[in-house]
Amino acid sequence: MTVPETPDGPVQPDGVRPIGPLAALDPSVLGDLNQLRTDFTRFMLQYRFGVDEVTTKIGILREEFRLLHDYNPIEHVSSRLKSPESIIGKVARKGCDPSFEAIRASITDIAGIRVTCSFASDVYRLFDMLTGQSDLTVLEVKDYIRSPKPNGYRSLHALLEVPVFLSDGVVPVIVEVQLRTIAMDFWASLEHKIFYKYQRSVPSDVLDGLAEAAETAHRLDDLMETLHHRVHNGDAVVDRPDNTLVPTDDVLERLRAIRTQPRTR
Ligand code: 0O2
Repeated sequence: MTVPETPDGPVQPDGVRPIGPLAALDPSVLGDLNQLRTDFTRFMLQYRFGVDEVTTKIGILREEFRLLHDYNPIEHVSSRLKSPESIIGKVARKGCDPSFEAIRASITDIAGIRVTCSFASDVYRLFDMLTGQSDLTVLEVKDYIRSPKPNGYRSLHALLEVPVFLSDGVVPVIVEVQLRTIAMDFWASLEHKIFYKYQRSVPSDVLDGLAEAAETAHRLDDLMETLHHRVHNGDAVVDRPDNTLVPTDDVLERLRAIRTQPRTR
């Protein structure tokens, strides 16, 4: 790719002009840049911790369900942080103020978590359990399951604010959580690849095919959930118990015996 030249030097595609080799800079500018690097790293770390907090919450719900309710509503959890480079690209595109406070307020997808559930009812169940937690604030919800996008995209999106406790205080961090079923996820990842392959101008017959595939995926979700309820009557697949947590029958028998023994001093 050719980088356009201007009288002041090359400009990146997003309009940001690089400052050149750091070693050639005036020491005071270099000092400023070092401070900026520290501040930017601190900013990114807060998002990493925000993702860790919410991922832990999701992991706890998953384990609790698996061990106590013999049911696992979550198939897969993944997370990603936007890179510093793409954050700056978005700042330049949106024309937002480049202070960290302004970036924090206007770019809400720096931290993202995607949760793939077995069925649509699990998506809502998990969403309710998560957003019901008192330390999470729900800033925004976009329900593309009840109201799919025109292209057929389905998912439940929530912007959650989680407090991150650092050595010098608490920082509220925004984390975008996307919840969807396996079928919705399959469709979205294929659509994403197609979208980028055609550089956003997808031919209309491919768009029609995608819309039809989205409906098929939706029908599959409904059918699988109906079958699931019929076969398991609401409670589902039991994973192998984890013997470090779930006591065996022998342990329970021994505990019962100890409890019924007369106590001697
Ligand atoms: P990536 O690479 O997954 O991060 P905004 O993020 O505010 O600029 P918008 O549209 O207001 O954009 O937010 P919205 O609707 O909550 O969607 C944000 C994210 O949802 C996208 O992030 C995608 O991950 C996903 N998404 C939304 N619509 C579609 C769609 O039609 N197809 C697919 N495959 N994914 C979608 P990014 O940053 O676009 O992508």
